[in-house]
Amino acid sequence: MAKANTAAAPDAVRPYLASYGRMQLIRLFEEEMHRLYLRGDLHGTTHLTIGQEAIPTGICQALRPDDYIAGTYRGHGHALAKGSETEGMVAEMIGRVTGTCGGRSGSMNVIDKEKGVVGCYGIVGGSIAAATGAALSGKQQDRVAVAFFGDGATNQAYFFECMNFAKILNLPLVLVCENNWYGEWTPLEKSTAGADIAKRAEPFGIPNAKVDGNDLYAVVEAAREAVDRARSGGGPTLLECQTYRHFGHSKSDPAKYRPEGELEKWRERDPLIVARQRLLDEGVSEQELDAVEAATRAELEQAVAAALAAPYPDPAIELTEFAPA
Ligand SMILES: Cc1ncc(C[n+]2csc(CCOP(=O)(O)OP(=O)(O)O)c2C)c(N)n1
Ligand SMILES: [Mg+2]
Repeated sequence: MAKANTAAAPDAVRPYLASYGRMQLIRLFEEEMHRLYLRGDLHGTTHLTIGQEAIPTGICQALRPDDYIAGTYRGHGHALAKGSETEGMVAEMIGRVTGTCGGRSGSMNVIDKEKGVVGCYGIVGGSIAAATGAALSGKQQDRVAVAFFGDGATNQAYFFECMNFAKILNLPLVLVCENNWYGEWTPLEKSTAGADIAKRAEPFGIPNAKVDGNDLYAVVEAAREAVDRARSGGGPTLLECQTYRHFGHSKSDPAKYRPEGELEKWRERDPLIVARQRLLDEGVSEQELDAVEAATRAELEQAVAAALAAPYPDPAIELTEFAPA
């Protein structure tokens, strides 16, 4: 992670300044993934989370290192927010042997057990079931589990089954919906009856809140309440974090379906701009913020160079390891 010196900032602000660095890292990482994709170094597709960085970062700020998370196909953002090493994540995205999963998972299926990332899922809603399982185990170990998922996933059966299961068993689970108002090219109101995601928790008696998902401070505040509830035996919470993805769903989507002016409106509330302004208001200097950015940029450059120099995994080794005896 970024090794920027945050010592000059007042104590209370330091965790937020570190999170600002983490948000920068996710943004720069994804811009780099876009370049690597265009150059042909990153194969297949990838799903950028640019515009949504405050959500995983703010939630993970409220977690302990040994807590669990499960993410989506935008999971490189979730994993980096939880503390996965930058070089390993770059190498994983470009399929190199030094990757977090040995270069075998690519962009959508990262697992990083050491950092509590139980999995990232290409199956819409898969993270909800995985995190619910992690919460069942976490209940015995004083660990909280978080599921990150999109608005579209709230129409999957997993969502309702897991809310029921988690409430009945009083599991330490935080359900974090990244509501970016679209599932691929379909707007929320055309796919989701009622179009109110937070309220879907109410029949289950699960506390819920709508959160400004572009405001790091608002996400941290909501996350702390939900995580404290989970850890102290109060059971699950659903957070509907409202946000916007700046790019299309994946590399094959030019996002032509969005009404004119919508992206520009959301860009004015870019989570990095909002967080930077808030940190300035809290007394952090421009120089400190710039230093965090510079350290993050340097860390990423070094990680990309190292990942590009690493070899691809040897398919013969995979066969030996996974073939039945
Ligand atoms: C079970 C399942 N159904 C359909 C798909 C195809 N699909 C991939 S992403 C996606 C949209 C999901 O939208 P949302 O949950 O809002 O997440 P976002 O991509 O906006 O983060 C769909 C339908 C899938 N991967 N898995
Ligand atoms: Mg969505």
